[in-house]
Amino acid sequence: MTKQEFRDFVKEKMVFLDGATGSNLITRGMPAGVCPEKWIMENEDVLIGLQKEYVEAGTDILYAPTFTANRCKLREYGMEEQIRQVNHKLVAVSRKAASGRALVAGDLTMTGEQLAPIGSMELEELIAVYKEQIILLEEAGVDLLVVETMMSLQESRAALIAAKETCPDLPVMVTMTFEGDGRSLYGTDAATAAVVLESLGADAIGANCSTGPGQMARIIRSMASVTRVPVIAKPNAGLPSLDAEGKTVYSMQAEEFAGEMREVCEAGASIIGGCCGTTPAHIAALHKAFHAVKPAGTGRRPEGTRFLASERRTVAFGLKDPFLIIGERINPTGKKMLQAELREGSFEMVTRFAQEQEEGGASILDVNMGMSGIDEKEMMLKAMEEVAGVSQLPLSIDSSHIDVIEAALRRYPGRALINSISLETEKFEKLIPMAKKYGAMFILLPLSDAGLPESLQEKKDIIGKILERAIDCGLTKEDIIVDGLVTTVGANPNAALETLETIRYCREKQLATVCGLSNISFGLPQRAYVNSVFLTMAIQAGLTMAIANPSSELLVASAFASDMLLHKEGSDLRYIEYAASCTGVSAQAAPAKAVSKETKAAQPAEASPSSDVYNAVLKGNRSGIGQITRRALDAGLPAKELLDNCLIPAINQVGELFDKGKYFLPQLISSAEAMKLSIGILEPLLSAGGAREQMPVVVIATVEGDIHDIGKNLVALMLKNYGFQVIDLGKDVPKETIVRAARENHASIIGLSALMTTTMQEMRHVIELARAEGLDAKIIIGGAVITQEYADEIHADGYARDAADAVRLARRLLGIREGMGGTYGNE
Ligand code: B1M
Repeated sequence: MTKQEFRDFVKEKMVFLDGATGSNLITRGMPAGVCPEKWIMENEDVLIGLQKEYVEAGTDILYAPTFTANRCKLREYGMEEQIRQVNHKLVAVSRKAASGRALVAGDLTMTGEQLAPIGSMELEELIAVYKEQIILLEEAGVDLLVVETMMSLQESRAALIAAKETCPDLPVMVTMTFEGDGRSLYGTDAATAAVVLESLGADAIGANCSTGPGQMARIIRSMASVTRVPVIAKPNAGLPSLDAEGKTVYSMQAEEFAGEMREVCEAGASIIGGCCGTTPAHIAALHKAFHAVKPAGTGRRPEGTRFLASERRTVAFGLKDPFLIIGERINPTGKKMLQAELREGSFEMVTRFAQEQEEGGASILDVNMGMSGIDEKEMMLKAMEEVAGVSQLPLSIDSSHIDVIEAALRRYPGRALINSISLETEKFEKLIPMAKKYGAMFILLPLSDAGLPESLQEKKDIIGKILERAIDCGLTKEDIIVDGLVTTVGANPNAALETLETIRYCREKQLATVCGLSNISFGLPQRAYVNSVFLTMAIQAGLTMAIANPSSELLVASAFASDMLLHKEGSDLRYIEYAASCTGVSAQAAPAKAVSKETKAAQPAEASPSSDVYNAVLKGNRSGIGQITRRALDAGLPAKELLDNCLIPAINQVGELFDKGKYFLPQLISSAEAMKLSIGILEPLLSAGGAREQMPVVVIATVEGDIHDIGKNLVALMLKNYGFQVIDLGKDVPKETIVRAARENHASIIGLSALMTTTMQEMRHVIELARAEGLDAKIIIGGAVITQEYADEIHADGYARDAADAVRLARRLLGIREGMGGTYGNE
């Protein structure tokens, strides 16, 4: 099936998918814990029976059971070398079940390996894993691909890129799963997922698993509101509960399921099926209820609205919407300090500029790493990652090198803006197809190999040529923002008038526009006044956005006030909120103002050496925290005070923001890494007291399943300071390893740490094993979720609330008297 055939197919009628596979196979005899692919290959009749029932029930597209038949997952069962045979066979089995009455989709999902920096897999490795499976599925003759149960937008992108680079005309449907708060595990909201996946070429997008139909309607509505491709809903049979044996069950019956799906279809879904807990009866009920309904066919994206997105936030704008600012400051041109920092590999100013610009009112951040003495491509990728750790604004990728732009677009987990594409031959030829391939928008710079256009007509001709080529490549007018090309009024008295005329011309052609403002006033006194008046005139002419420095209060206030005077929706409140935070200083470099409620929640404390340390953890400033910690120590702050009063409160605040859904995993990681770097510097000072006497052995570990080790490391450090011989087994340590190490090293104490309600249960198992093996070591436990009551419940010998308490507890349990052991540095 081609992409066009798929579009025609889904336009005609409601399309029915299948229901759950795994849970139904278990009911029909598949034992838990086996490799599903292998079991199906050995018991193909069971799958054929189930899928035939789905076809009878009305399924139009069967998912071949290749869900986890990727190299990484098969490796877990030692079957990776049989990947070809597995994929070919499983597709053939589904084909047999379909008997020409249903299409067969090759099914792909997450590999179980996490992408760097959270895990160790690189994006290109993941793309290669997906390419391998997609090639095999295509060889096996699937009609289309479905990428499903995706928790990560970046991994979904990897699968789409892999499909594009192997089978460009095979239709691909993508569905992600969302948590109760409407975001994926990695913090992506449904609308952002839809924007990014559609722009990257998904033929249908939606949600599967996640929730029951009732809760999924909100997700579907939000996806449908931003997309033009069909929307898929494949919810569970209600919310899960535990049965008497502790097994997860979904109890929503077929009729009730179909009844609740009405709201999902009204919300915009036209490709529907079921996930966990659903059966052929659920699909039959769906078919009965909806087969005669006229399908929405596509999403309901409003005409004229454009979208840019980071991994976690979408910025939507149309030609009549409030004016936007692209923050221009992350650019080393003319900034000596930033250049020096970048040469040293530091991104402290980059992340500070990102935060300040967001707080100052920017909606998009331009990132340019063009300078001598650095590897621009590598620094661009790093800068993107660092900026994403502190701001969720979408990025404009700014480089004059095509390879830098390509590397950035491939890696960027959102929908980026390319700055810029002109009629210069190489850029024109290579960058427009690249924008299409990676789903980016671009700034059209009306320049050619001959340089600046000499007349307005020449400018219009260049705009026309680039536009035509973009449309030929499959882009639309809405993917383009035309640069008004501002020149200097001092040199050309008509400069402003020509730009204003270009803006009006584009407006008539329904094209969005952007300007870099400051050129206009070059060589004039009090440039800020000229810039802001010009901006006001340009907004009146229809300018959509400007690349500017949002720390200029005069400029931002002028823009927001212009919008209000032009009566653009929401602009009055925006102006009032901004004005309330203004200092009234009209200079170019007036301080940035915080306008976003979301960023206010994470506002750092006032500047001082100790608050700088606190803020560096809060903001996940990995590149700057070393210097900041040393500065605080030089200012005379004791290491212990920095640990107790800055680092620990900051990471706790990070935890709270994460809990409230204001911070996401990458921010949690940046903050944790920043904290570890700081502790690394403090450690020798915390140990300064040294030990006076050899003390008993302590074996310490974070329990299996838990990778939080910052607190455990502090406990280990403190015990060492008091002379204990500490054997630190690390994090995520199986009970057998802990008990073996304790026995072999004649430990007097076993110390266990756990930070999650799920993993604290593992402490009980360690204690049971240690007791079963007759160990007489005292077992002490701790970690943010642990209480004395829990320690009593699982028969631990003691609980300590922090590192100092752990030392007191260990000494008390072993009957060590006062005066023995070491001291805590700086105490
Ligand atoms: Co995660 N995390 N995290 N995390 N993380 C928590 C624990 C969480 C409470 C955040 C939240 O939602 N508010 C939450 C758990 C919810 C729950 O179960 N109740 C959580 C979650 C959900 C997760 C993930 C599942 C997120 C995801 O992937 N969606 C994931 C889990 C991965 C896994 O473990 N399988 C995850 C990942 C991470 C990072 C990797 C990003 C990072 C850890 C980096 C690392 O440790 N190397 C991280 C961080 C940093 C946190 C928070 C923000 C901070 C933990 C910390 O380092 N605190 C945390 C929220 C919070 O606790 N405020 C959170 C500072 C440290 C000094 O304190 O560890 O408590 P603490 O240690 C203290 C005492 O408790 C005591 O002494 C220490 C010093 O005073 N103590 C002992 C500790 N162990 C002891 C042992 C003892 C005695 C005392 O005797 C032996």
